[in-house]
Amino acid sequence: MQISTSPERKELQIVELAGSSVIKVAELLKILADKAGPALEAISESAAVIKPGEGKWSKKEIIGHLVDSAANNHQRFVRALIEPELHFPSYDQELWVRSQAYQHMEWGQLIELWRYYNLMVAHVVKQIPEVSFNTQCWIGAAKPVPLVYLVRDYLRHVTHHLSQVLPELLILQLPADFISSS
Ligand code: NI
Repeated sequence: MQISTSPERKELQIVELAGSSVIKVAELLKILADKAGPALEAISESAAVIKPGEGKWSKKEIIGHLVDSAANNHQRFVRALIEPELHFPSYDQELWVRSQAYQHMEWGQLIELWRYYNLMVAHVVKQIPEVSFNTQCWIGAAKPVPLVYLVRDYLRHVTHHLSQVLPELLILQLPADFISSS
């Protein structure tokens, strides 16, 4: 997303880009959940726990991390829908993955959880009215961003990690300017 220097134009641009993209994000999330689910199920339990290197996450841990992301973003999106602005904590990804011991969770359950959580998030994203697209969201200590940025960044994040677990299914080519680089 190109951010113009003019504040008025910036706001206009975000709304224009968001007008179709929020629904698009919801549709893409649903497609991803439906396509990736069976592909993940084809990976064996023993393959899912292999860590590719020191300090690297296994496939189970990556999907667990995506469950954490879905859980946090579900909260963010719903709260941003009903509050004038969002103030929400960030979360420590490594600590969340380690403390929940995703390595010891049953792979099939983890896949189902991930899949249905994303169908839920897709449903919630569809409910975001245009008037909420620019709701300012403070996540942890980061600079505030409009809600549409969080929505797009959520899809970008899911896509990034799914392509690690399922490199052969490639998934989605998001345009380089899909989200702002700021
Ligand atoms: Ni991540």
